[in-house]
Amino acid sequence: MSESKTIALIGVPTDIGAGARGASMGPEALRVANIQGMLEDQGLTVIDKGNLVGPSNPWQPPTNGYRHLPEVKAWNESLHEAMYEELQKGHLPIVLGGDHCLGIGSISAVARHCRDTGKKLRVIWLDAHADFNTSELTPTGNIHGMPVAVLCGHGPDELTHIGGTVPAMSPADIRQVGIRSVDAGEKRFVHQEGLEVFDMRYIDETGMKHTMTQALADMDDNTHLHVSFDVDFLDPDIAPGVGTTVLGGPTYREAQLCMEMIADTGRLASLDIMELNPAFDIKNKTAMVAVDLVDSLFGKSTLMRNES
Ligand code: 4U7
Ligand code: MN
Ligand code: MN
Ligand code: MN
Repeated sequence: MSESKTIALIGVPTDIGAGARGASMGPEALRVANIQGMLEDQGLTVIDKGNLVGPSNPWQPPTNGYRHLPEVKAWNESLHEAMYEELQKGHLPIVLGGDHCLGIGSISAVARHCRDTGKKLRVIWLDAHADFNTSELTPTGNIHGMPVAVLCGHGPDELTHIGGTVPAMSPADIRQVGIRSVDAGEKRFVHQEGLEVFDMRYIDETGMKHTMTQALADMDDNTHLHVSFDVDFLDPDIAPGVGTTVLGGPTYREAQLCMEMIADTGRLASLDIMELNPAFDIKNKTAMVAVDLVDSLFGKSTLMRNES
């Protein structure tokens, strides 16, 4: 990294937006996999803020197209405040999720910080899914399938208004990479709103290097780069510890290159690690793979490429 910032770990132990229980154990699994020690070994200063507190999971069916909307709102408001506070202090926050509904609180805080500071926002969304459902389109009502739509202003007022400005961001601010499972109505909506999606077919046909070159184009010194890493981005062979596995994801090497190319930009300023579900994992393997990839995201490379 070009500048060494203090890193703040924010644990958000909830599975309130997911279709399976267990992502609430994600923060502790990432700590057990030594996320803090890994970052410290890179010479970074790390503060573990501990875990946020919020409502328990009532495990109810959807109401008006949403499961657990009041609880999702509470967790995201709390994350928004915690994230915004760390950004204001000049820290680089890492969200230890938790399910991906938390992208709402996290990225709305980043967008608010960008408005305060006049920075240009760029979100790289690493995921098997587009997470662009609405209450009309969703087959499940699970809000972890909706955060990108909510951030772009499509969703219930309770969620779209978190952070004050609606929409929090525009489709032009985000690049999605690794996508391979999109619902029928969601697919039409992705096209309609003009999201830039580098799906698995694109990666297969052009390679990860070309893909990331495209996804990271047109950033400048004034860009705040946020990475939202849904661990189900990875192929289930290397990352079984998620609630929604989808075959045909990036290999370990492809994911490494993806992370290394993001690191090379020197612009990474905030990060989500979402959807890790220890209930589906094998000996914490997925948590260890995630921490290893985040090591690369923060600039670990085999040779001293960054210093040359
Ligand atoms: B994740 C799904 F129907 N699209 O909306 C939905 F397939 O944060 C899955 O990317 C969403 O893991 C997955 O429920 C959300 C489903
Ligand atoms: Mn997701
Ligand atoms: Mn996903
Ligand atoms: Mn998932």
